[in-house]
Amino acid sequence: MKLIGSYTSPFVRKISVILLEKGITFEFINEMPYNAVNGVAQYNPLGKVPALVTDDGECWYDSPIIAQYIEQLNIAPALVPRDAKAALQLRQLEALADGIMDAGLVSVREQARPAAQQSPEELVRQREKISRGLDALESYVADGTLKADELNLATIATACAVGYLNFRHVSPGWCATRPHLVKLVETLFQRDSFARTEPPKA
Ligand SMILES: N[C@@H](CCC(=O)N[C@@H](CS)C(=O)NCC(=O)O)C(=O)O
Repeated sequence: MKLIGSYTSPFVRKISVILLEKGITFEFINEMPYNAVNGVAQYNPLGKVPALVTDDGECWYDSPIIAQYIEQLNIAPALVPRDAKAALQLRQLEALADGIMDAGLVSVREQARPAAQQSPEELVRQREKISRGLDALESYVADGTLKADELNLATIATACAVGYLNFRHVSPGWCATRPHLVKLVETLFQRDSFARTEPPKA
């Protein structure tokens, strides 16, 4: 398999962690989607990473779809419950964590624009999404919906989202009021799969 991605993308990290946890070997094709010239569109018409190319030449994109494809290979450990409703609830938590990644990414892109072109309102809007999203995740860990010692698609996506916020210094004080979430992500960060996919220090 080939994983097309960049080392700084939290969505790519999510897929790398899943592949590593399941012991699936893959070749990493480094593509920078924000570079003026890049090869991402040959794998995903939307020009976004990650994309996954199977040994049969099938191409999958959008990280929840790629995660679902990998899950359907039935390679342990299972990262989604068998029960359909429980699986949907877990996928919603994955979507919540992915949404935090999206808002973090938009914030970083906005701040990369020349100061005069940046929109403070847009930055506030994105920060509010992140803050509400983190509060929701904190409450799901507090009430046991998400468990620090459980490896699944939602806990992996949550740790990738928080890892991205830390990496880009978005919402730097997030941990002060969210002790349950801190415990969950610190537990996941100790895993080999997370250590091996840490974004480069730049
Ligand atoms: N929903 C997509 C989001 C992927 C995404 O936004 N990737 C970013 C890198 S972190 C990207 O490739 N952006 C390039 C662009 O928007 O043109 C997924 O889950 O895979």
